[in-house]
Amino acid sequence: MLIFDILLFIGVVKAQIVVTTWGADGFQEATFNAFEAYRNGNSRMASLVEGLSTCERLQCDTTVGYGGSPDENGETTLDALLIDGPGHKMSGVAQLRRVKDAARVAWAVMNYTEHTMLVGEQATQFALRMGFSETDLTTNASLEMLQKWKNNNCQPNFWTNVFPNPKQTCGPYHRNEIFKTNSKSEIVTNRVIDRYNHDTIGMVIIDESGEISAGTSTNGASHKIPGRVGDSSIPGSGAYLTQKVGGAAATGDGDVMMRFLPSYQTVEFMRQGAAPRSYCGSQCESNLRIPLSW
Ligand code: SD4
Repeated sequence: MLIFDILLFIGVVKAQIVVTTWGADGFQEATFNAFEAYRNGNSRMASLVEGLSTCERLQCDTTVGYGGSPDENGETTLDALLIDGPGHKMSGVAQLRRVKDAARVAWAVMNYTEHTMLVGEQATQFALRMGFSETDLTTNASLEMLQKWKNNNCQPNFWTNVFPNPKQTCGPYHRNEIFKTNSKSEIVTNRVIDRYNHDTIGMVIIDESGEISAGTSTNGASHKIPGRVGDSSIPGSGAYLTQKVGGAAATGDGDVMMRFLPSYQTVEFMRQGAAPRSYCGSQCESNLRIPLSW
C-alpha cells in the first residue's frame, strides 16, 4: 500500500518561491496565480489562498473543490488548512459542506476568530455568516462516481469488522459483535492509494524576507464514511512549517498519514539539520515502511 506519495518540503531561502504538489494543469495554474498575486502586491497569505482557491475553482484532478470524491451518500465535503509562519498562526476547516471556498473559509477562521479549526455543519454555518454562499457541491461527474462505486458493490470502502462483509457488498453495515477490539495495525484493506486516484493541493510560499506560509485544500478520500476528516486539514499532517526552518506538505492515504504527522516530522528533521529530502528518503521508508514514488 502506498501511504503517501508526495511530500514537498523546502528549507528557508530568501526569494519569492511558490512550491505546489503535482504538475497537472490546474495545479500549475494555482502555482502561477499564487505567484502573480504576490507579485501584484498581495500579502503572502492572500497569495497562498488565491493559489489554493484556483485549484478549488478548477476542481484540480477532481480531488480538490466541488464535484469530486463523493462520500458514501454522494456528498462532496471539503478540508483545508492554512499556516502562517510569523506568529505560527493556523486555521482549518474540515468536512465543510455546501460551500465551495474551503481555503477562503479557513482564512476567515484565522481572520475573524480565535479558533484553529471548525468542522462539519457548523463550519458551514460560520461560512454563511461570513458571507460565503451556499451551493450544492454535487455534479454530474460526482454522481457518476457514486453510481460506478455502487455498481461495483461499493468497493473499495472504509468499513471493517461489520456485517454484511464490507469487502463484498454494500451496506448498511452493522457491528460484528465477534470483534470486541480493533487494532489499526491489523486492518486488511483492499483500497489502493496511488498517484492516480488521489491528489490534494499542498502549497508552500516563501517571500523575499524568508517568511513562510503553507496550506492545503482537498475534497478528501472518495467514498469515505460521512463525517470522516482527512489528513489535509490536520496541522503537521497535511502541512506544517516552522519559521526560519522550512515548510512541508504531504498527501496520500490520510487515515494512515494523520497517525504519523509526516509534514511535522519533515520540518522537525530539517530543524535538527537534515537536508530537506533526507527525511523522506530515510525515515519515511524505514520507519513507516512507505515505498517512495517521488
Ligand atoms: C485524504 N489525503 O483525505 C487525502 C486524500 C487525497 O484527493 O489526496 N484526496 O486522505
